[in-house]
Amino acid sequence: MDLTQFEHEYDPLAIDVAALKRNIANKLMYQVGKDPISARPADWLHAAAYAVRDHLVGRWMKTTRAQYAQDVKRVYYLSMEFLIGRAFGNAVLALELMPTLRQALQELDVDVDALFDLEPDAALGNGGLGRLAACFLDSMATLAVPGFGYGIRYDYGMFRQQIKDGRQVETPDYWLSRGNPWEFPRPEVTYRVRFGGRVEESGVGATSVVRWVDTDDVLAMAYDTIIPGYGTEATNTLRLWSAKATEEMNLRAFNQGNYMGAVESKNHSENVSRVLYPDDSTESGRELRLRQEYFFVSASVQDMIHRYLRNHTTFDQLADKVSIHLNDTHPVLAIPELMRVLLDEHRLPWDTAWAHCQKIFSYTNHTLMHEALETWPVDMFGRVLPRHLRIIFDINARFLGALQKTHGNDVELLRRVSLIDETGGRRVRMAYLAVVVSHSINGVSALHSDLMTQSIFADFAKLWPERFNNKTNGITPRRWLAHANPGLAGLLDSRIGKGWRRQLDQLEGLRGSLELPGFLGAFRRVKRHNKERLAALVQKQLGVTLNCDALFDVQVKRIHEYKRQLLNVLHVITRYQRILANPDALWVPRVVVFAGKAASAYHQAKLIIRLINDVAKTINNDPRVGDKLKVVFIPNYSVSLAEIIIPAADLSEQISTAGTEASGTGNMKFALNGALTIGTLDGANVEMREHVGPDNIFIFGHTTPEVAALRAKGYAPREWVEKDGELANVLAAIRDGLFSPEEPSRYQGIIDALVNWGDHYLLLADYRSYVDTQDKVDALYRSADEWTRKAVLNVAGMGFFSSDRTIAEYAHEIWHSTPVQLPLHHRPE
Ligand code: NBG
Repeated sequence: MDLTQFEHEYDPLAIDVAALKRNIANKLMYQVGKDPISARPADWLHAAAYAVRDHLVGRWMKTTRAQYAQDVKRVYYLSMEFLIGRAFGNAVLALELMPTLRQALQELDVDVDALFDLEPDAALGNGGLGRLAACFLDSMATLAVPGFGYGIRYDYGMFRQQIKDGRQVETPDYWLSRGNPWEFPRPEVTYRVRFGGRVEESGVGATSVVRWVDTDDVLAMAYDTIIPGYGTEATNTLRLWSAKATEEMNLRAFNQGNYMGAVESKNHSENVSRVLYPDDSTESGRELRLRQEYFFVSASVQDMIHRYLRNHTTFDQLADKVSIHLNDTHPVLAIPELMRVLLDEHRLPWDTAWAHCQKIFSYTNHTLMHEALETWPVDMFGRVLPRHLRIIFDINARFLGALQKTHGNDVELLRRVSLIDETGGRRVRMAYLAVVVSHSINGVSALHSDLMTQSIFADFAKLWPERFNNKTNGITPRRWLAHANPGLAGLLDSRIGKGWRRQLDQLEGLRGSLELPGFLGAFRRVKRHNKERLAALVQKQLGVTLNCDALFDVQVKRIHEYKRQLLNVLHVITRYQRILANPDALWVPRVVVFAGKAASAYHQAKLIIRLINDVAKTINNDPRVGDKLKVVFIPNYSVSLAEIIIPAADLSEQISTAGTEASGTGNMKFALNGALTIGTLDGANVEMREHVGPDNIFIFGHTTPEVAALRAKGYAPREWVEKDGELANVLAAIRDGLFSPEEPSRYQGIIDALVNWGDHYLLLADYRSYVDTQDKVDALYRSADEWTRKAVLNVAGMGFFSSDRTIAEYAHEIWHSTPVQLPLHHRPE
């Protein structure tokens, strides 16, 4: 079929105010089905979203056609999480339609800013890992990499967090309740995903046939979301799978006259895409999680094979046309699934199938934390996926067999690297499976990639050093600067032009503005405006009035012991006690902002949230403190909240114990928006220091080797308390119930963790260095121009941390993919 024959049979869309206005009015009437007289803001939001979306559809089809015509290599980015946030503003930005849209809506008497705020976040992720996937989609589209995101269309995304009496309360977030104008349901794209049953084998050797029978099946139905590129017509697809019950399952029960039973088992099988696991980095040993993982990789593998076979009759070119990237271990079942499809369904010989897989798969590790490295009990695995367990055993046998030839006597090595952990109940090691097959294994910052090869993958790094590499994370400057911080974006445009949106290195040009009269003042006014925007939100949500002259000190991220929100609290209490001791000194006023969710079963993290809220209540209501110090915990941290909070920060807290945070990406967002960082030499902070210059970042605390040495010689937290009176006073205040007078022992668990149970993350060892560094922060803030200069130098140095740079590296060095050829739609300046 000539794919271009329809090209001119649809109306090209005019993009002026009158046309857009008309289109919005038409959408309201014909698609939303509402009379403008009675339309609610949510109806206008949908009408406007459909009208804007129309402008992406033409580009999308053009890109898809070009991909087929050029028979490009496609990159499939498999991820359990895509933390997209809102789509509307991002689409408007990509289309550079904001002024037109504003005008059109104004003429329709609709308040555009209120509309943006109505859109629910697509919160299909927990934190950094899911948000990274979303930034990568944006960059793949912008660089015209033929990239597809594959994941799960959870009915319930990340839970909604409320704070009641200082405590986190989780409530479900049914983000789809009003419909989602950004997705296209594709009922015709549905695959059968099988579970359970048993494996039958007939014949022997090369002619043996393996059949997987008596399975319990679920259907996976596709929903497509358009991912616009910026400054290009290239437009990609995020395909998310939703579970539907199979027809015959319903019929079976129905025919037995058991209507309720049929409905129940329908619900049961559809549960697989019901809810995102709200665990950030703790393994959830539940079978449903395993089923979720298999559900989405099976549908994705079937879909990509189907697409490949539309252009090819043999599998010879599979590895030249398909790259599959595994975002952490959650999608690792794609390996045995692709093997199964090639072996059992297409009858390829083992060695051929295996050779394809070795060229196709690549894997990113996102954590060194032991509890985040997935393993599955062999019995559960065998029950849910008997065929895949056999394949994994076969992979393991071949791998260990080959290893025995080269390292025969080293039984210990064989035991250590086996895909099956035999210590205690047998378990399948998913990360090792990823390493054994992948041609590329990367970490997410220079430090993390290094540590990865020295710790969790040390044996493998010796066997196959060429497979290991680093790809330092990045963030998209479209959402995290152009969209979130229009004030700074405008100032940058006037100084260095608009090109930074696609070429973030151009921020270097800002250095030339430092001496320009009025520039530092203009930069400060932008920050001030962003602080006022945040202060208004805090006033509305918490009823706390913030002084916008104060230094805004911000820590927003998942609540986790290793991220050390508690160390921040120790500093806050120190400051409180100092103010009480010396109320008339000239304090640099501070506002300390926290936000973040704790996994619902993570007791200690929830206790930390409660402590923050109790400390905030005590300090904010203490008349002796006044404006010198305010503490707020903003509930329900999300992408859209981050877009308000981050541009308002003066100081960015990146204070994890050295060696624990794989990279961090919040750190990059803050610096890009002109905050100075106070941080440890952990994750990507190390590289940020190089790029912004060591004089423009506040580094404190033990380094990774120092942490190791301290632990090796036997870390005794008590000694650190004994030699530091201020620290002792802070701990005493918590222990004695200063912040919980109605229940003085409430925080005994926190004191125990720090003093009695070994202080695993070395807060007490880093306390003095942290507090002293905070004093330096105050000193610098007193001199507004000095501070602002350094803030500008942070922005100027952030070019490297664009996810465009990261994706260019993945595309070039790992995926070997080339961009689809499309005319550049519009290159700003
Ligand atoms: C997280 C790390 C972060 C990192 C993101 C993205 C997991 C398992 N890992 O440091 O903790 O920035 O991944 O790479 O969520």
